[in-house]
Amino acid sequence: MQLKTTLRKAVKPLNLVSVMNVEKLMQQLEAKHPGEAEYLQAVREVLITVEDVYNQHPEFEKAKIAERIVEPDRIFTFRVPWVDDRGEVQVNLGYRIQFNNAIGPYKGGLRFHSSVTLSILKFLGFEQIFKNALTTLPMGGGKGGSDFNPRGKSDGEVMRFCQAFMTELWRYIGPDTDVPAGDIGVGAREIGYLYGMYKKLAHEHTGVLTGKNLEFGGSLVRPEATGFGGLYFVKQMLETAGQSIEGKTIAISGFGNVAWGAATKATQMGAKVVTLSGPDGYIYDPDGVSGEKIDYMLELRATCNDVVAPYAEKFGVKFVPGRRPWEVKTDIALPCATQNELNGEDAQRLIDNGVICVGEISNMGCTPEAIDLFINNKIMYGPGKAVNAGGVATSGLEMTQNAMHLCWPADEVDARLHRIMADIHAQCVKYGRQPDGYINYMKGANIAGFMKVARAMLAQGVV
Ligand code: 2IT
Repeated sequence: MQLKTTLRKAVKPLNLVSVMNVEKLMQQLEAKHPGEAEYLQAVREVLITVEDVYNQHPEFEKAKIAERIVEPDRIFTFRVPWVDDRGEVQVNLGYRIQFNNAIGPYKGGLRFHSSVTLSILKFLGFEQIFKNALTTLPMGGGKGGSDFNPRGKSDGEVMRFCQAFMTELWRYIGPDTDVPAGDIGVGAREIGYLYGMYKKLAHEHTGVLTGKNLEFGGSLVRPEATGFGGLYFVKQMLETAGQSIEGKTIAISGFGNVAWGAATKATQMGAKVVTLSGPDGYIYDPDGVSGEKIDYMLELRATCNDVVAPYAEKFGVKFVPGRRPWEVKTDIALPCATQNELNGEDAQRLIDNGVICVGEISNMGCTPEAIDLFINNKIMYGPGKAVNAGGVATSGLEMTQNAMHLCWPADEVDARLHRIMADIHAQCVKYGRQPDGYINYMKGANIAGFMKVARAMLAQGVV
């Protein structure tokens, strides 16, 4: 009898020390979700960076927090039939992924682009959980979209598509349930059409979408917020390292809403943006993208063609077809276009050219090889979930204003955005500072975001 008790006691601690094994978990996930490369990439990065801290909390492993957090709460997929201008029926796929609502209603954008797949939306939804946790606001993680591409479509076609999309989506969303917004291919025009249809179906005028126009509940500074927030973060990274952003040259990729906000704020801060890019190549403007050239970005975006080359013609600068801007010698690189747009080769070239800071304003803009190179070479590297969180943070501020039925002035929204970005930076420093003083922002962001959500999940039981 006594021996048995002793044995039981001896066995118990062994059970307690069971730990998360990232490789085993990844193998299980790969078997369950074969071919979902982007999703698996995003999960692996987070799990590897939080592994040590996670394993200091046996209560997390006991509650299987890691196994639960990597699977969305639910995924909706639906058919979106619509009629084009020639009277032909078109069929697209629609998705909404409600990933995790431990700390607030599902929140995250909709992406309309021909490249959209379930894997891409799952990676975006997974990243969104931790990004939203970092903003300090009560928002869970979600993402959605369609393989519909608004480029080249008429306003009427975009409207009919958005209406058909919302005819399905409206059942699953709500101001306290799930609040979508924009992402690539979804700007104020699309949000307006989506909102109009939601309002008609639900008989409610609520803050169910963010990124709305000012006249019907939108927030000042939301269009600029992702780019502005990104530059507030980058400025802090530089200042923490004893450097200034003034006078620095910056390579930006993309020429959409995020690139526009980033170029505007970088110029205001006294830096010089020397590149922009599109699927067709990049432009190199050694005098800097400023003034009317920044306004021209909006014009370029409004045209139906997804090309940046007309900038080079208009302002008489160099256009490099079929290449990415990371081969230009600059102090700072800011990916502002899409996932995996800066690879290991690009990273090596940037490092050889003396880059000091890389801030991902696109989601997962750098490949794992590129990130390893930056971190191993002690280059300041800010991950998307921290650097670009100003967009969703300002969406959170739009939700607050909608709930209060009022509208804050621009300086109030901007001041709050400033505070939030400073707070995110502080969290990254707290959890990411290494013994030699180097700040591993990726580690800091992942640990801070993950721990908050993990604690909330633990407190709420197995649900
Ligand atoms: O990736 C992102 O954080 C966004 N596309 C913004 C999401 C939002 O809800 O404003």
